[in-house]
Amino acid sequence: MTDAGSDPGPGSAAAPRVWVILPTYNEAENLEPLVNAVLERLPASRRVLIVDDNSPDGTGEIADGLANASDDVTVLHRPHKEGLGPAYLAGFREALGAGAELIIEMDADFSHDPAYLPQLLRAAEDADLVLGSRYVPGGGVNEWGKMRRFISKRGSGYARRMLGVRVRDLTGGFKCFRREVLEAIDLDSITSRGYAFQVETTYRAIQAGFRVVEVPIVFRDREEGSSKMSRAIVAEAIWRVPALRLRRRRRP
Ligand SMILES: Nc1nc2c(ncn2[C@@H]2O[C@H](COP(=O)(O)OP(=O)(O)O)[C@@H](O)[C@H]2O)c(=O)[nH]1
Ligand SMILES: [Mg+2]
Repeated sequence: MTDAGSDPGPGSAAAPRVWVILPTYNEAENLEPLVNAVLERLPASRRVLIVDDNSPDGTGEIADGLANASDDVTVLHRPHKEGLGPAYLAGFREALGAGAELIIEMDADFSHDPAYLPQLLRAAEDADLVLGSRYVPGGGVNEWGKMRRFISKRGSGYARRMLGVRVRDLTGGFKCFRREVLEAIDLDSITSRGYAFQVETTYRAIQAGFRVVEVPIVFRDREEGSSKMSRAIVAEAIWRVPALRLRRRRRP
């Protein structure tokens, strides 16, 4: 059935429903194949938002090329490398402002396999926040050295015990938020930059009473480019976790 009066013409299509936010810093080799793989897995009402912190390797120009070639891709250029947290916050604000209903975060280095996107989206039909989880049955980590495994697993366990939550993977960054969650957790007061950012957003969602579910993912180490994990990022996560708990006590 057609109704000429309500037919949305080109340029007046409804706001995209599902947004995938890809933070990038020096992901020149990964970005184009990743964006294509992500688009293949998303429903028709979608937008991929690349948030690039002025990568010196030309990732920002590659992102512009992808955005010029597809209406489903846009780029947010930021002038300085400020860490994952601020990049995601900028992306969240843009997505919320444009009417997004589901907002997905994922790394742009293929560690988070786009093949899991349909599972995350399906789980989001019945949850407010879906976590791609390495530490539930069926999940895991491939190709990581012993040290990295130790830091990650211990880090998640530490945060879980300190915060008294049941979620197994608090530090992972493959997540799908319903917009109501991001609207409720006061983005303006989040200052974490690295893994602590993931802990903080999930913890705030739990504190606010949202339904959080974990779906298993196997995390693969990147093949191209290099990790931006640093001692400072790990240290931030260690001292921030008790601070999150104190904040809860102060503001019950
Ligand atoms: N925009 C932006 N993206 C970042 C920054 N630091 C890391 N990323 C991106 O965040 C994702 C995860 O970073 P990565 O270095 O792979 O961390 P790791 O997986 O913990 O080793 C990748 O897509 C990076 O390009 C940053 O300061 N700004
Ligand atoms: Mg990575």
